[in-house]
Amino acid sequence: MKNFFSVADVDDLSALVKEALALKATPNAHRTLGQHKMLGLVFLNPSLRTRLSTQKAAMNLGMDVMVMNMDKDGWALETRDGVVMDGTTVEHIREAAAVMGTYCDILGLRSFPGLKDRKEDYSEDLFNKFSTYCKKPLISLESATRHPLQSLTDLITILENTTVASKPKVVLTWAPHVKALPQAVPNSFAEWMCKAQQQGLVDFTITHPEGYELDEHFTKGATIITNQQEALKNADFVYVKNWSSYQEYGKILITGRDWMPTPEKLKATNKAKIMHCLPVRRDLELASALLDGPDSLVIQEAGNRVWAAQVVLKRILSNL
Ligand code: SN0
Repeated sequence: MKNFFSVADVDDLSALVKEALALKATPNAHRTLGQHKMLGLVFLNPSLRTRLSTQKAAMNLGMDVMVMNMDKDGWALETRDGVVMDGTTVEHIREAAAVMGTYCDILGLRSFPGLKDRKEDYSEDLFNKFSTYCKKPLISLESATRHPLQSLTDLITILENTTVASKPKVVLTWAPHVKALPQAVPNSFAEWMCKAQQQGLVDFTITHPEGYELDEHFTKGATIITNQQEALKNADFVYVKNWSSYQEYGKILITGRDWMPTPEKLKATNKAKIMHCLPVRRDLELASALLDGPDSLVIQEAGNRVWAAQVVLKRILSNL
């Protein structure tokens, strides 16, 4: 593996999950692989799980880690080309990324979308520029349109918890929120689940209110239903996430709690396990009775972030 940006960087999903679960069983088995190698984690936005789990994963492999909170501690970054920098931006991404590339062997980058200009966000311009100028293997810690370490974690958690003999039914459901959130987590989850479905690992359904259709590029092969109760029938895993509209880009189209998963709604499922990438707004996105209940996987899921990051770092290190 050279970079980790999307599911396209992985061929055999089942093999990757097995390798991640082997790391979970023996986290320190490859302590020398990353020795004298530097990982740089660059954040343009907040992070809890991604930051800590990726640091821990790197340490398990014997790597050293540096964290740069660009949003708080860095110079204001210019990403456009051909502009005279006489405004508020201080440093161009060309120099910033290149310099960090000289300090590190592998880099990770988190950059949320602006949610104003769909074309710009979906071009992944910032991520691509950083990748070009740092000249080092780059891992996405959530880009404008994807969150691949989260999606790999989710697949690990689903396969780890599958009890049904046949393929588990996985349902991604939209949930309410008060803020306009990126489509990165649902896009990414959908593209990983569609590939997992192709490889015979899961059955995948998406449910959302009208107007919340994701970019088809990510959802090809999924069953898409706008009736949430219908979609939840016989589900083995319910993945809860809010996102803002892709069609009316970055907009919140509906208010109210109708779409919040509750114990009552979940009765139609096959005693489904509940998943969420966190952070979660209690009793807005998801009923606390479900979050705190016996079928919630959210803490185990967050714990598995380490093994997703570790397997990705291991594969990139092996290829350096
Ligand atoms: C981010 C998102 O992409 O949805 C990160 C998820 C890993 N979530 C948020 O920004 C939540 C913000 C909030 O106010 O609830």
